Amino acid sequence: MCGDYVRWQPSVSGSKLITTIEPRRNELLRSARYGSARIIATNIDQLGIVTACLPEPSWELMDQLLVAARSLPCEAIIIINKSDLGCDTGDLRTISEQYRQIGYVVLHTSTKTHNGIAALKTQLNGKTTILVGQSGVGKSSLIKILLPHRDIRIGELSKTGEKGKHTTSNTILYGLDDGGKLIDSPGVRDFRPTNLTLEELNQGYVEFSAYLGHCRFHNCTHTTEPKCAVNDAAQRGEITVRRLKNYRKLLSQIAPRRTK
Ligand SMILES: Nc1nc2c(ncn2[C@@H]2O[C@H](COP(=O)(O)OP(=O)(O)OP(=O)(O)O)[C@@H](O)[C@H]2O)c(=O)[nH]1
Ligand SMILES: [Mg+2]
Ligand SMILES: [Zn+2]
Repeated sequence: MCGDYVRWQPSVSGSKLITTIEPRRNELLRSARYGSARIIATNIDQLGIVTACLPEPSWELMDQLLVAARSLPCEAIIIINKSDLGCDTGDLRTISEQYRQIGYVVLHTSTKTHNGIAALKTQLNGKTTILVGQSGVGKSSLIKILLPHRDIRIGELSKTGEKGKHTTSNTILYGLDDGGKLIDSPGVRDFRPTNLTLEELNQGYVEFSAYLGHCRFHNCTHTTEPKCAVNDAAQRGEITVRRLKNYRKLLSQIAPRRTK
């Protein structure tokens, strides 16, 4: 799998024979519509979640990926690309500030003007980072900027320029000059974390942490229960209603395993 460390020996035919796969620190899984979950990559330090104003951003997907990072566990940074198109203004600016306020590193980048690329490099230093996000947001373009001599396929702009077209079809790991590693992955529309407990889902919403344990019911799902500390916090504006709505949607989608 992409990200695995292996031991190998030369084979008689001149190729390399993998003898051992080293134990994995973590596995990024994607739930499949049919059958069991698929491994996307392993041994990940950081999810670089890329979004832009074109295609239209999905904040549900953003929250799904943040939950996935927390449960892996690994770090997560948010990359708002295409700032040359104004993707760092308006609604995107407002919402990205909300993520910054709850503690995430948020970068505004452009592969056209190179805005934010130096800051991105710093964030990638010495880590294994996988770029994830919708198709067409510029994941491969960002990698191409960092590794200009590698042959990396970039999507053509479609007629309207709006719909992502799924240019990258394989997950590929690239070595960075400083020893860090950067993984390109195919665009996703939806990323339902698999096999999550209610506790893990709650922990995926970092700004809930101050309120957890203060709801009337110890197993509160923060949906319709009375005296819910999370809901009260949202009413007071301490948690965004947008994130709480996404949480509830995710809760209904994944039907987490309840512990105890
Ligand atoms: N204006 C502008 N366009 C960009 C930027 N970055 C990428 N693009 C364009 O966006 C389109 C999609 O870029 P890709 O890098 O192929 O996107 P991707 O996220 O790898 O897409 P998939 O491989 O399908 O998941 C291309 O036409 C790029 O030229 C940017 O910073 N600004
Ligand atoms: Mg790509
Ligand atoms: Zn609650």
